[in-house]
Amino acid sequence: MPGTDATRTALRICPLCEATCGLALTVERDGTGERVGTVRGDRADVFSGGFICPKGASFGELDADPDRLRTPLVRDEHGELREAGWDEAFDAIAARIRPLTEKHGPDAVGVVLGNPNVHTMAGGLYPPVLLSTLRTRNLFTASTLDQMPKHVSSGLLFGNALAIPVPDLDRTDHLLLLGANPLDSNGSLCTAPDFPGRLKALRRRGGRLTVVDPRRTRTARLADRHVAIRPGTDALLLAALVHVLFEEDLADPGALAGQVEGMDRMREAVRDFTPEAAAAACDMEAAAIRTIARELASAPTAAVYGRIGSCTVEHGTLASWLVDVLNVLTGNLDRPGGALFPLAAHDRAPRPATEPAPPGRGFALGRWASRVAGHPEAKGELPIAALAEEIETPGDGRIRAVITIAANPVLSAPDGDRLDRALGGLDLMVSVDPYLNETSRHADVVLPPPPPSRSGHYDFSFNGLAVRNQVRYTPPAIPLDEGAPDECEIHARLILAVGGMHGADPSTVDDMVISRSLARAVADARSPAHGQDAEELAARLSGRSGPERRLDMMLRLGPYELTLDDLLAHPHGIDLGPLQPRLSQVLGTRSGRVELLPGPIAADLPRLRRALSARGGGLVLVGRRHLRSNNSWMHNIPALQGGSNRCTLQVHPDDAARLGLGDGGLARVKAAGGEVEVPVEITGDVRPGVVSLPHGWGHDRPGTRTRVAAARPGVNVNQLLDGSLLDPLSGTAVLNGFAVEVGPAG
Ligand SMILES: Nc1nc2c(c(=O)[nH]1)N[C@H]1C(S)=C(S)[C@@H](COP(=O)(O)OP(=O)(O)OC[C@H]3O[C@@H](n4cnc5c(=O)[nH]c(N)nc54)[C@H](O)[C@@H]3O)O[C@H]1N2
Ligand SMILES: Nc1nc2c(c(=O)[nH]1)N[C@H]1C(S)=C(S)[C@@H](COP(=O)(O)OP(=O)(O)OC[C@H]3O[C@@H](n4cnc5c(=O)[nH]c(N)nc54)[C@H](O)[C@@H]3O)O[C@H]1N2
Ligand code: SF4
Ligand SMILES: [Mo]
Repeated sequence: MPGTDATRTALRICPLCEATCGLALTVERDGTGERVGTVRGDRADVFSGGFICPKGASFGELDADPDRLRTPLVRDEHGELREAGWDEAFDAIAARIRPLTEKHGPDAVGVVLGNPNVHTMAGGLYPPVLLSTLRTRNLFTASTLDQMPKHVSSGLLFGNALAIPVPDLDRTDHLLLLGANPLDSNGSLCTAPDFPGRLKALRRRGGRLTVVDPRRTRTARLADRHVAIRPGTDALLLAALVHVLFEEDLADPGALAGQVEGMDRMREAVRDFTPEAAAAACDMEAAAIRTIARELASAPTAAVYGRIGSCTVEHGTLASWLVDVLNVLTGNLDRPGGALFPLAAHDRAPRPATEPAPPGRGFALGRWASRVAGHPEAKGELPIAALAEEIETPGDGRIRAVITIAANPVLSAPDGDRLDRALGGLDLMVSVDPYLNETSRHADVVLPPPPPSRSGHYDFSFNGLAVRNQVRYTPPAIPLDEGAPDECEIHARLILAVGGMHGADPSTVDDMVISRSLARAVADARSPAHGQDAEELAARLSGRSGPERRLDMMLRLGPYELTLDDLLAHPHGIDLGPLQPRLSQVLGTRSGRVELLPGPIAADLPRLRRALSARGGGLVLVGRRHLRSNNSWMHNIPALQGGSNRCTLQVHPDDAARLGLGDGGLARVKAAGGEVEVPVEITGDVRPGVVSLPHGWGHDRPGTRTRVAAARPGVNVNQLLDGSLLDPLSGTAVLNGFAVEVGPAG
């Protein structure tokens, strides 16, 4: 390469989706410093074995995006954002936030956590500390646009909202996949580098794949059977499958029998959900429902797996629950080839899997409610769809300041226009974000993390959702620029600034966490540290930074008793083997068993029963993802733009003819929250009665600094929603399967 003096190779776990592929980066150096050159899959990676997708391949371009902010921005007395130093930025936060909380109480600060927090070490380590420092109940995250239904169903079934079983992709004989398109998304709540290859391998070894999706996706094309279900009706299909299992005497939890409660009540609960009753609502043949149930029950091993299209819908929690009810009733929960609970290296060492679970504390829902609409909390969170009203509505407990970390709710949550206005009226807003985008443009202080090549990476979220137990750590590939903090330090300084310790050394935060965790560990009879001296243990931790020392501590206290040095000595990762049965280790229900029909679920079933007969004839909208896109924030990377990655309304030819829409023409789409005008793409890949519009677009607001994205803005699908349509148990917004009116624009 011209101008390049030297190159070296560095490894980096890809943070751009849940597959966590190992990347091998060429790092180039010239007179001006170091940068990422070519990017390949790391063939020696114990988990990804060299797999890479177009997003991973664009890591260098994304890392060097000239629109990334390089210094903090602080709003001046004229209301303009201008570049500032780090000390000045944190001074501004410290000076303004304490008076607000002192006067109005802790709930005056709302915290919004977005998706990339599960893709950074900072996002895994610091937000819990920030929240316990602020003591606010106003927490909103991307989970209520995503997987909260699964947390709630796991909380109720297993007494543990974080116990999410993953399909044993590499060993199963049969996979029933609903509302997921891993060939484009690369998988979610199921971390599997080369998900496509793993599905092909399933087919090659004679396994069966059924895909339920109103669109004929790339994943559906790979399947033995594609069911183009009517959107929003998966819970009915699943309930009918459970019905058939009972009716035909196929329901058998197998080895789990002694650990499951409520079989008889479950049989009663699904009595009305006959295949014949569900078929019309789902727009399927009753016979097909029976066949799917029989196949599931008779497969040597099988797994049911539901994702976005089964979560962000009207009956999201019920569908998520029924997915695991089916896994239980077919004897597939917690057995190889079925759906199992991963065990991550940083998890707390559990009791032996052979011991029965003692009675736990259970899972409580609705311990408090949102102030304005009274939405129940779930897992400590309020629905992000209710954020705007919590800012706008006067009264005690109103949100006056917002801290967003890696979140762009103006595009990702319902009714962005309203939220946009609400954020504009805050007393204070702080954003930790590399971009000045639709949301962060309202911040008074923007704190930009460095590019990903400059941060170390460990997957706190995804190692616990992976189809194989394994562990990897990649230290920063390129050192930080002089004086620039990494994102962990930014979070730590933010915690100090809001917590009345402004100016203290950022490592204070890590030391505090370490000493608390070790004090607990030495007192815990099950911990490998039991009975030891906490201070001595702290002194023995290795790591060049606070976060590395915290990781080292977690690994040492973990089930495999590893250390950070072990991980550094194995740069391509350590394979910890296939998933093992361990249900008793994750159970936290009061009964110490799987509670098949929990009270809040039973109370929501009448609503599902009513859906058996509700049959709207109109059009409904679903979303879609593109392989070269990611939510709202990768439209600024030229290599990922263009081609089929466009914001178009996909319409079935029959509907297009009926509505008078032409391919490439403009359609107007209207729904409860507003309307948008968008180019039409006529395709047989969506079923009749369904239109599809992707999310994350709508980059046409002033005051942003994402020039590539702004040149091809697209429209914001979430503007069609008014924020009132939620899955009631989880507070998750209904983003799929809502009614729209479509016609030619103009
Ligand atoms: N390339 C790319 N990868 C991504 C992302 C991205 O934006 N782009 N986002 C990441 C994130 S944050 C997540 S959460 C994951 C999501 O990963 P997936 O869950 O695999 O997400 P989608 O690709 O949106 O697939 C959802 C599918 O559900 C279908 N669907 C819609 N409504 C219904 C319904 O009512 N019933 C059924 N059965 N299906 C329905 C849609 O047609 C769509 O094909 O992807 C992650 N990976
Ligand atoms: N209609 C519809 N809406 C949806 C969905 C859908 O399928 N349909 N999907 C939903 C889902 S699954 C999700 S997860 C949400 C996502 O919702 P959000 O999390 O709000 O959206 P993202 O686009 O992922 O925005 C991430 C933000 O993080 C910033 N960021 C990127 N990297 C980093 C980093 O390393 N550190 C920090 N601090 N910031 C970073 C980006 O600049 C961006 O501002 O969207 C949801 N919205
Ligand atoms: S599949 Fe996901 S983790 Fe793998 S390279 Fe692509 S974006 Fe990165
Ligand atoms: Mo997501």
